[in-house]
Amino acid sequence: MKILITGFEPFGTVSDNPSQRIVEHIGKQNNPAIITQTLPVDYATAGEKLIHLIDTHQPSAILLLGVAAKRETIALERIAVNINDARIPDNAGNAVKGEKIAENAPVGYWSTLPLDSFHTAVAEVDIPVSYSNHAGAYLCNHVFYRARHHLETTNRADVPCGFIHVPSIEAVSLDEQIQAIQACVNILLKESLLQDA
Ligand code: PCA
Repeated sequence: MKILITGFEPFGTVSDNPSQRIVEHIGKQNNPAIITQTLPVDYATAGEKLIHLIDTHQPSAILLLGVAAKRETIALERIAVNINDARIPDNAGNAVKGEKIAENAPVGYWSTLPLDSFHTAVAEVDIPVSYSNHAGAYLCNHVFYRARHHLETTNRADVPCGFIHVPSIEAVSLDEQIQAIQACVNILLKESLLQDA
């Protein structure tokens, strides 16, 4: 049983990405059931890197994280959309505008993470949480779509996979963000254990 958790490096005006801090914190726990990785904010390499991780580790669940600096809650993303449409250039200087992520592929994919359980668990520890229907059209949506598309097209649609946007640390402190994500990870660990049993 393995859970893959990813965050993102800094980009644009985000000089310190809380999603990277969260995965580094979880990585330091040295839990053999958890693989953590920080992804580049780069359309050309982020998706390939993620797919390589999925194929190498064959995780039983995938939790993708990124920051949405203007939000004020832990945002549970419901849907990945088949579009790249960058508002600002990525870290390699590319601003991909209005292009499909995958040709001849669905316009969207639902998250397959247990979002309702996540919502309850985060609310229970009194940290602001909400559902979101749209992860934007930048790198966060990109990796969310790429991961779900890869699982769907390689007979692994049943692997829980999805995306959570965290807010800036001004809105919710890093400690609380870690607590919220840890609560979600605990749910995934429990569910994976049940499947293994
Ligand atoms: N947030 C950006 C990309 C990397 C990150 O942490 C986004 O919302 O797409």
